[in-house]
Amino acid sequence: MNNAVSREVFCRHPDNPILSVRDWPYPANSVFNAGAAIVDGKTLLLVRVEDFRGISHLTVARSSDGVHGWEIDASPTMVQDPKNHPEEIWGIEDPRLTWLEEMNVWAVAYTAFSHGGPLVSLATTKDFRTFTRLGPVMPPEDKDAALLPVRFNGRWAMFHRPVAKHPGTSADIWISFSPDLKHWGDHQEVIQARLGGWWDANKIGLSAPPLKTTEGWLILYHGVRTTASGSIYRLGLALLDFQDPRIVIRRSEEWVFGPKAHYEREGDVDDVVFPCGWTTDGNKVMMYYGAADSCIALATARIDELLGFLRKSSSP
Ligand code: BMA
Repeated sequence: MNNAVSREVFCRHPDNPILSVRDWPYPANSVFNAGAAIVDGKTLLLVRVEDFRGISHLTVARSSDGVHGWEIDASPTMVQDPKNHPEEIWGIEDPRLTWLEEMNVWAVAYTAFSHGGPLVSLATTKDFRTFTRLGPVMPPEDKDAALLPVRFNGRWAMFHRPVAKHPGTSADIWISFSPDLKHWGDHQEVIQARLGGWWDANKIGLSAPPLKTTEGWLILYHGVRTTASGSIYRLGLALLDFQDPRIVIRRSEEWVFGPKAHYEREGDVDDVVFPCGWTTDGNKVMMYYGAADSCIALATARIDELLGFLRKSSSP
């Protein structure tokens, strides 16, 4: 391991948190874990909003510079629909957005909180006003899903994080394939939690959707370490083969970002940084993350520096 690895690859925005319930047009307990995209030249966040029952829905916020001047839908944009989708009985959470060029739609992979636990559901949208639900695609417990933007040998690919009930096992990142976005198979584990004393010992899950780079698919994932005073959610990086995303080229040993600022350390759930989306503008990445399950913060980085960090911090 190289001790010279810089700890400052991501730079927190000085105006953090950039969005909180104080900005919201209607009463809510917390706003956090938002999917992110550039739509019609503006940054669009599909924000998880938790109401005072503890149930989450999704609401759109748009901004010209991705930092200030957010225009937030006056009422919830996408709400649970338990009548038609009983798996959404306890709300919908943590959306990840992927543009599917071939279909000319945005795919929304989100967590539906069912009686049996959280599961993965998919929807598509063209305008972030109306959404077409494809329904649940993975049974509980499974979450942290995102689609890749292209097909591989004719099939769509999706990362997700099933939780094994087998004692002593961890919760790891898997990939599955589908001919039609509805029926998924060929499930395979891609990245495992590292167990023991590691920062990503107990649970890991994809954070933002994979980012296409010159070196492969850049993966941002969260790693959970369970401690005597609760869980710590930090972020790590991995690089997957561009042609075959089941192949891990490298994975950082050290975390690249973790809770340090007061809004990350204290909130409804302390010590959580939880990105569900990032946008890019050439070499620059804007990472939007839920902080302490209470607000939304922004940190920026350069893709070449992320790849450099990954090179220095990964085991051979
Ligand atoms: C995870 C998800 C996230 C949440 C995080 C920390 O399991 O449920 O929505 O932000 O826990 O509470």
